Amino acid sequence: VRVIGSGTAGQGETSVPWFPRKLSDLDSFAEKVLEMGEDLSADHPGAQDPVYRKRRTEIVQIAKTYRTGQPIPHVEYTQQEVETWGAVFRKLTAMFPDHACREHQHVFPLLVQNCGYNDKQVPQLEQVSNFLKDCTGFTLRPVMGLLTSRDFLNGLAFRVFHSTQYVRHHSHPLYTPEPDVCHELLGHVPLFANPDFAAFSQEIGLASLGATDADLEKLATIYWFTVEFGVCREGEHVRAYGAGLLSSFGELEYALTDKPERRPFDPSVTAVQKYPITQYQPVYFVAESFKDAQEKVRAFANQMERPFTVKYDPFTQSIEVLDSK
Ligand code: HBI
Ligand code: FE
Repeated sequence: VRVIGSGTAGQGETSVPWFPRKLSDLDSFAEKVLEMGEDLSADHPGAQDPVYRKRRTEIVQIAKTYRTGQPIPHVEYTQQEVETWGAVFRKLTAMFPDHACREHQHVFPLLVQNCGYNDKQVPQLEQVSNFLKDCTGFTLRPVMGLLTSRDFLNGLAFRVFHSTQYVRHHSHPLYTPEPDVCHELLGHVPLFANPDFAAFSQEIGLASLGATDADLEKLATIYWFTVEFGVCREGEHVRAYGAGLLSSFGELEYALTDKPERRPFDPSVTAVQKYPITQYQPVYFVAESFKDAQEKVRAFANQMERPFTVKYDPFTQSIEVLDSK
């Protein structure tokens, strides 16, 4: 298959956007962050705080210079950062027993035992990444801030999750307009330790490789309503597995009440659902299981127009591209 480099089409040929083929190709994302990376947007709680901004610059330096294969450098968190983390940790862990899905609840005590999850310290990404690697082969990569949807989803094809390492501003411990380490560690990490969820996430990632912009937007929407805001059926209960819910005490409560609408997860419907990004979701999609959701995403991806298929080789940590489908 002819994959056209740097986004330009050859004469009379449909262009396939560039995508990473091997793990170290992800190194090229390091400095490609959207706004709120080094420069916080004006309405951010930390925007007017020069001390906070200086600290962020210090921490994101790690992500900026990180390269595949290196251990993730340790961050010595300040007392103020630890207190912010601690406030979030206590608030959310009190809610998990009644709100988090069983997979999240199964893994959480293992993170306490193996990765130093408690309210007295911020866990280190390196230790958490090593734990995930043993569970499902997922690893963490430090990231400066928001990546494009394409880059971010492409990482998942390699079972790589791009994780921020900084802590939200201390003035609003229970609010952040962007991902921070509390969101990553309490919301995302527990699920990536689950084999079915890991396979589900990688399925979205594989589908995103070389996808058209239109298909990419659909996959990003599916990601939003599953990995970020997904809920699942557990007997007669509905529980949260999306990290945006599991790391937000207000929305976690709200999502499981009868106020929002709930619809069955169906990729072709979910993919085109509009959503607000700054308010609670009016609609959630309910997954029957991660295995079921994975199969549905695979079937959905198979009918997307892509002139090739991809396969991940875990031995070489690279993508094989196969002509036609
Ligand atoms: N980048 N670092 C980072 N973290 C995310 O959670 C993230 C992202 N970029 C895009 C994104 N999430 C989603 O909104 C989807 O578009 C994939
Ligand atoms: Fe997230």
